[in-house]
Amino acid sequence: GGSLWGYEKDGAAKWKDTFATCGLNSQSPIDIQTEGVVVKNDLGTFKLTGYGGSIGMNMSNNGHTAKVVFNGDLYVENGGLPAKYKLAQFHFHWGSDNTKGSEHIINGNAFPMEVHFVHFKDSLGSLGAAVSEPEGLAVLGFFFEISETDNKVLNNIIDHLANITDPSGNSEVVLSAQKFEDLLPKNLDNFYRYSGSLTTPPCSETVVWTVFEDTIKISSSQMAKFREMFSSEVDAQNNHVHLQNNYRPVQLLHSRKVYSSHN
Ligand code: SG5
Ligand code: ZN
Repeated sequence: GGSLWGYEKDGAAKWKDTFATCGLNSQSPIDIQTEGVVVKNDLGTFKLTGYGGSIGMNMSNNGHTAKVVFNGDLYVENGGLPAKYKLAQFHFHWGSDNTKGSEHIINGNAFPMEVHFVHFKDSLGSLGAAVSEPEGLAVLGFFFEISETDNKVLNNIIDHLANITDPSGNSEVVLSAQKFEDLLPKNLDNFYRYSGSLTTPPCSETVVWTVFEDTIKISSSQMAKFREMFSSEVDAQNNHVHLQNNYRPVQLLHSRKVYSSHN
């Protein structure tokens, strides 16, 4: 395609040619091998602020994902995080079928989708300033698991995906206000923690990653609606391809450790 970077065949393997950081040794995502995690019982529980309030949202398609921006001040702290972090945006990574799509995988197993709540260190003032600072970002990652019935709290987002199929970024839609805590799984106490990177260029190694065990439920037909969006990448006929498989393959752990909040 004509875009600066993409997920087309072997696309992610070439990111490091343009963005050298993408070839370093603390990259994300990773395969979390549960046999090898280090239990750290003292990480504590997260404190979420603002996630219980009703939050207005706008959603757009930037050619790489469905991106949601919102009005309000939401924060996460504790849970072993080194500081208080402010929510900047959330976005999704998904596959072309239910066997793949998540960025992180557990013991080699992928999930059909993963959502990332991207936070920046509040003391740094902005996402842009935080990207290049050590531990400047805290991303909370949640896996989706297929359920027989629709997860109704997702319909506010899913029903509007059809209005942002165009990847130019121009098609922004206004969503109904919603409590973000309703989107999250109930149990936030069991999670994995490691030091990693943005999973897209510039692959900055400034992310404190949290990947939760409890999953968000989604039906197969709801999942299918994400796959109808269009990518900024084009095929040989110059047609936009469906936005699917917008996940980066797992990266080597190298000398890093993955911590678990519980036994
Ligand atoms: C997505 O993932 C996000 C990026 C995000 C990367 O591609 O895309 C969107 O949400 C649409 C713009 O978000 C932005 O570019 C917003 C500024 O990159 C960042 O959040 C940079 C700070 C990588 O994020 S991830 O590691 O959580 N997957
Ligand atoms: Zn992401």
